[in-house]
Amino acid sequence: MEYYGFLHFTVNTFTDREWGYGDEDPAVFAPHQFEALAIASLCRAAGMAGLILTAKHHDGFCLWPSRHTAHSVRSSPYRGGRGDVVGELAAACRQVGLGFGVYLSPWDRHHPEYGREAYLDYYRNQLVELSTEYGPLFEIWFDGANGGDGYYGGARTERRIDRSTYYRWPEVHQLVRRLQPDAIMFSDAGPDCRWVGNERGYGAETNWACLRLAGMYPGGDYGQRLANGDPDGTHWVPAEADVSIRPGWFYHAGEDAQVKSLAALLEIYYQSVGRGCNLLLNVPPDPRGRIHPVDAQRLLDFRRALDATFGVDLARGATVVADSVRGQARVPGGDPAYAPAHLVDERADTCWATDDGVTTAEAVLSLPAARALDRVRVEEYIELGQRVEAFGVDAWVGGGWAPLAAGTTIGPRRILRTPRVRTDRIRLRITASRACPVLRRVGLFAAGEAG
Ligand code: FUL
Repeated sequence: MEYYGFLHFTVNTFTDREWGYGDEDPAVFAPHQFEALAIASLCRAAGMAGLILTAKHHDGFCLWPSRHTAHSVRSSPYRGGRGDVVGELAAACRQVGLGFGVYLSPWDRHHPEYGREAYLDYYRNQLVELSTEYGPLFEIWFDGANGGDGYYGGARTERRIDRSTYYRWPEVHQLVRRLQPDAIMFSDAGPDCRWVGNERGYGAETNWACLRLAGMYPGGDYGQRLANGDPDGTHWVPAEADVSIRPGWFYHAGEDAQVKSLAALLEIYYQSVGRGCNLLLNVPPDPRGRIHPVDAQRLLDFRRALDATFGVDLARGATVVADSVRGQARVPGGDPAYAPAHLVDERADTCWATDDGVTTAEAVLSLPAARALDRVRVEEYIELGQRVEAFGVDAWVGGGWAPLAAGTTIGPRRILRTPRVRTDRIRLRITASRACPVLRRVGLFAAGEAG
């Protein structure tokens, strides 16, 4: 889905905190101007593909009227206790064509039974409510954070759990699979997509989609593996890069002057989406229940800058010749189903591929006319796995090939920022691949004013 939004919203929005202790009075939750459709429409206009809402953060307050606790919107002034932020946002997302997903914090600083068996039933019951009453969820977010101390029904104590065993994750995963078979489950350890290992929104230069998943759990210590993935991984668990548009995840008026600049957002884009990750960008509603105008404008500026750069593909109309095409021993010039021309045909269901065992190859794109360009986007045909380990891009300048850029993994997409060059020929060299390369597309672009 490439790019979607995170909404951190709960009692913290009103108490000016990042982590609620769990003793917050539901009366503080009073977003008088919350309008789910306004937020969903903005995020749609900003080009996001979905929204993930903190249905329950660490403080335990529920944004939907759960039948399993009174600590929810039901006990708040919001719509006189008859509101349902989860339901309203789910409906709004459906209306504007966005996917909808939920964050349900495993750590719950409000619940008296947290740390004990009874809480596991409570957590799963909540997951059942969210999985059965709000339509299809595209993603469910399992946070690895467990800070220990909390209110816990008035105990005001510290509760340590064993992150690897307490939640019995395999059972939770089965439950979600049964109720929401298409939902992507996120955590440090998947099972479907993984945390990228930092909260700056930066993926790694080398980014494998696979992980050796055995023994991994949310909140474990995995170092660089979350960013890089495991080239010999056993499971497909691609990286999701999460970051907030502000210093905090929740809204704080004191951070109104620290909304990330357009340049910072573009840097995040190139280091996340551009490195084959999905970008999950947080925009926290303010106490009115609105996206602050500065954040809203920034989101739209970000979209406009991306469109200015990637709206026109200079590779369009290019002729493409490769030194290797699948099936060339049988068919002169290779099997047309795998012709290099597919690299620029803008179809998602076609590719250029070489014969099995051929793991290096090059393709030359000849443009209809010389163009100035400084962005190269390469995509693997990811449905057939991630293969490429190293590649290079050259430009034809002054009668010879000059190296323009190089990279390691490609994955669903890799975007390289290059020095601006004027050329009518670009060469893509696959220099190492774990199996024969299968590439969907090469795009060439010139950065707009903002970059
Ligand atoms: C972390 C949480 O502790 C933060 O509050 C936030 O929700 C972030 C996305 O994940 O683990």
